[in-house]
Amino acid sequence: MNFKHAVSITAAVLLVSAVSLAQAHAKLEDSEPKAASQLSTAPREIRLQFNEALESAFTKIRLVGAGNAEIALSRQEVSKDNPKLITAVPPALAAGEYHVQWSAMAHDGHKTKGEFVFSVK
Ligand SMILES: [Cu+2]
Repeated sequence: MNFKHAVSITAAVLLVSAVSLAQAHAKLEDSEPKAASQLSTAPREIRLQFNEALESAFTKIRLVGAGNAEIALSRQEVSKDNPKLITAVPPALAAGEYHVQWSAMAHDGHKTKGEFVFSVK
């Protein structure tokens, strides 16, 4: 086996592992509010839909408002009917920009995280 062959085989193995890992990770597929949305009415619920079932103990939504202040969410829970969905209820939100920061764990134990912004007009 020459060096070029070894490199391409290694690359192929890495690619296959990366794909199988990526499939098992919790990835955000959809949300309410939508990322970058501008709402005329404050949302009554935040809903994050993932591609994988979530470990509820290690999956969390944080809501951050003006001045980087965290806003307490209530009734934060992974849906009993849909283990890929986590929901939380914010207080009445004033006009402004809000960051939704999530961290999630799928059943394979891999953690992922992300963030998106929405605003209330
Ligand atoms: Cu994974």
